[in-house]
Amino acid sequence: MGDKQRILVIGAGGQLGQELVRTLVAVFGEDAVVASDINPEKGMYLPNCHFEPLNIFATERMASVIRKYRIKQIYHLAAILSADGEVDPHASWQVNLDGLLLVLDTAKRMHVEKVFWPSSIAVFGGNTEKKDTRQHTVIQPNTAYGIAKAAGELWCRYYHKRYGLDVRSLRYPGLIGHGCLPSGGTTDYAVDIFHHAVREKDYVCYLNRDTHLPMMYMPDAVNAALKLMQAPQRSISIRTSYNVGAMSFSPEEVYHSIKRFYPNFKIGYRPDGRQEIAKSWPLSVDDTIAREDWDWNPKYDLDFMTEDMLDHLARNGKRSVLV
Ligand code: NAD
Ligand code: AKB
Repeated sequence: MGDKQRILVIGAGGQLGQELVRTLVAVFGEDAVVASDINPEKGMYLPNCHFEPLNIFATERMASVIRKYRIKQIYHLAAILSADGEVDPHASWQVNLDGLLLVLDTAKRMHVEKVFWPSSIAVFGGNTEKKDTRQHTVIQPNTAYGIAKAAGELWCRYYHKRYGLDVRSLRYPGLIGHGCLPSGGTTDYAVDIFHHAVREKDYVCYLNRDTHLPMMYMPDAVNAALKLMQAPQRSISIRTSYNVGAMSFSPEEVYHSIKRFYPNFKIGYRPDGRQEIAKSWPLSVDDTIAREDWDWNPKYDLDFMTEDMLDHLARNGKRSVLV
């Protein structure tokens, strides 16, 4: 295997993982990246790198993958998102929290140098202020997913303080990308709507028209993870999870942004249980500390993202699948 040090991405077959792996391969080279997922079929979406089927609960197999490839960094992305977590809250806790602890323990035991684990705006809720939600504020999540993320943040800080494991984390907002359809989340509409527009199909949104949420375009999300992981240790002042913002919009606003390119596109609204989840989350977050600590600086606003999404989806039309 040589003495090359490699990066393991766990849960790489999902919305964030597929894009992150593409960028890691572009930056560090094909041989430097080992993608893994519980679902072996996800390997077909992760070409040009190593692929290993891996369930986070199989810790001996995780350790053997780490040993085999001399893994020095882990990006742990395996999760059950917010809406699916409300269907089975115990499964959400097991995957999102117990799974995190298994990854942290294995990383510690195998002397992995750095771990990246995404948290979410879902940690906020209850009495948290809605606008420009601060880094240090009330954490009263309403969902099983948010409870696991909030506890997970504290465990990350604990592993850093107690064992010196260099765990780094971001509280991502809703992520929007053209590479892969999301599922199981509350912010998924903001991807689905683009797929409907390019297929010239009307869209029925499960959130109310004026539900503003923090959102981020995938290139910014991937860039944030890489920037955080490459920052020197001394710049990392937050060992729970950093607020990172980019834009905030409602379904009606993204609809109007899309309509500039598809004037006949139509939207209707039929809110379901995900509206309650969205209502508990902030409208926007204050990410001053991320900007100061490691120079966080997102590039995409709503209109710039819309143009790029529509361009990619129209060009890759054959790959976009309506659900
Ligand atoms: P996703 O659901 O698209 O992907 C998760 C992947 O994990 C899937 O490919 C799934 O097969 C895999 N997985 C599930 N259980 C597993 C297990 N036991 N072992 C190994 N793999 C398993 O999720 P995503 O949108 O890519 O999110 C990645 C991370 O980013 C998660 O931690 C999520 O909470 C966080 N996040 C995502 C968003 C977003 O908008 N997508 C926002 C905030 C935070
Ligand atoms: C979800 O909607 O569950 C995710 C998230 C914001 O964590 N997109």
